[in-house]
Formats: sequence, C-alpha cells, structure tokens
Amino acid sequence: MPRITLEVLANTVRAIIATCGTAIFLLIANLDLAETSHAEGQKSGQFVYYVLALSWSPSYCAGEGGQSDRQQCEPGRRFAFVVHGLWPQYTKRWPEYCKTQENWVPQVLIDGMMDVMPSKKLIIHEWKKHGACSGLSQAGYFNSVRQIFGSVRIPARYQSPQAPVTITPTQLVTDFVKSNKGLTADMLSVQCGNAKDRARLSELQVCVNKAGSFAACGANEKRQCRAKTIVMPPVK
Ligand code: U2P
Repeated sequence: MPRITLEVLANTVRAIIATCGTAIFLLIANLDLAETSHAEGQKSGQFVYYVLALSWSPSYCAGEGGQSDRQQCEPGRRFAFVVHGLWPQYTKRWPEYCKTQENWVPQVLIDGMMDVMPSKKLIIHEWKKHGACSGLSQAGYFNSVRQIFGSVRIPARYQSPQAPVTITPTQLVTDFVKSNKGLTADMLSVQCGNAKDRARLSELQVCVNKAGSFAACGANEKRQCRAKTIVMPPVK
C-alpha cells in the first residue's frame, strides 16, 4: 500500500479546496445571474420593492422626446411631476416583460390614468414592461400607481412653477423629505443625466415597499444626479 506522504496530502487538500472554491464561485455567479437576469418570462410578483419614477414633465417636453408628444406637451397641458412608471425591482436590476393574460389595455383604463400618466403610449408600455411583473391585475397595478403617487406630497414650490426653479439635488431631496412623513434621503434618487455642472432634472425616483410605504432604495438607484445645479423648467 503506498505511503501517503505529507506532499500528497497537501496536494489532495489543495485540489479539494480548488474544486469547492469553483463550485462556490459558480453557485454565487448563478445566484447573481438569477437576480440580474433580464430575460423575458420572469415570474410576476417576485420582486423586492418598487420604484415610483416621477418624471419632471417640463424637462421631458423641452427635450427631443417631448417635441412630438402633443398629448403630454402641448402648450396649456401644464404638467409638473407626472408618473413615468411604477417599477418592481430586485435588489439588483429588475424583472421585465413578464407573461400576462392582460395584453390589451382598455381605453377606459387609459382615460382614467391620463391625469397622472399623461400619455397613452407610456401607459401601455409601462404595463407591458413593468406592470405585468407586479403580480397584480392590470386594474390593480394602475390603482397602485394612483395610490402610491397620491401618497407622495409634492412640495408647494414644485407643484406648478411659473418660472424655472434652480436648486441643488440635495435641496430637492431635503424639500421632499420635509414634506413627507416617513421619507428619508436614502429612499429617493435624483436623475438628471450625466452633466456635472448644470443639468435639467429628468426625474425623481421614490422607493416604496410592496405595501406601498416609503422604503430604502437599492443598487438600481445608486447612480444619481452629479450635477451641482439642477434646473426645473416651468410648467407651460
Ligand atoms: O433609465 C433608462 C430606462 O431604463 C428603465 N429602467 C431604469 C431603471 C430601473 O430601475 N428600471 C427600469 O426599467 C426605464 O425604462 P422605461 O420603463 O422607461 O422603458 C428607464 O426609462
């Protein structure tokens, strides 16, 4: 019978550690993949929290996309913060385009949402891309959009400004925190593109849990506005 030398023993232990290490690495990689997966057909209702994305409508209307969007941007529409979407989120990334029986969004439902989400195209798109992953029916999802949007108190100065509002991202967050009980800075994310000096506010993201209460944001909202100054064009 061959004698097990110290060297053979050490090599065997090294091999075991390497194999286990690889297995653990693959396991972690798979877990991460499951969480960051973006593929179609993800399980509706399996997510951790929501982001309510509030778009600053005058910035959208002043930009390229808004030029052709008469529904939202025609002079006299006077939208300020509007709902971009209510997005189910994983701790990292988010599910998209989950399977649904409700592929058609009825006009009556669209009409009922236009005051807070003022674009037919957007309403349909947001249902398909995000709402279908909420685990809620279409009516339930849009009801949640309205409820959660209604639970955010928009500070007076941002309700219908007649002149541009120039502030810092921190000031915007502070104003919302002051106006909303239970809301703290880590539950908000300011978005303004990539400019470092001055930028238009594009949106404010508010994180909420599945029950609709304000909650801490996650990795998806980490990338925030880095501009020193943000400009919010007035309503028109
Ligand atoms: O940020 C650009 C676009 O990516 C989508 N998005 C972003 C962050 C997030 O957490 N979830 C998410 O879906 C949005 O795409 P949309 O819903 O507009 O198609 C966002 O506009």
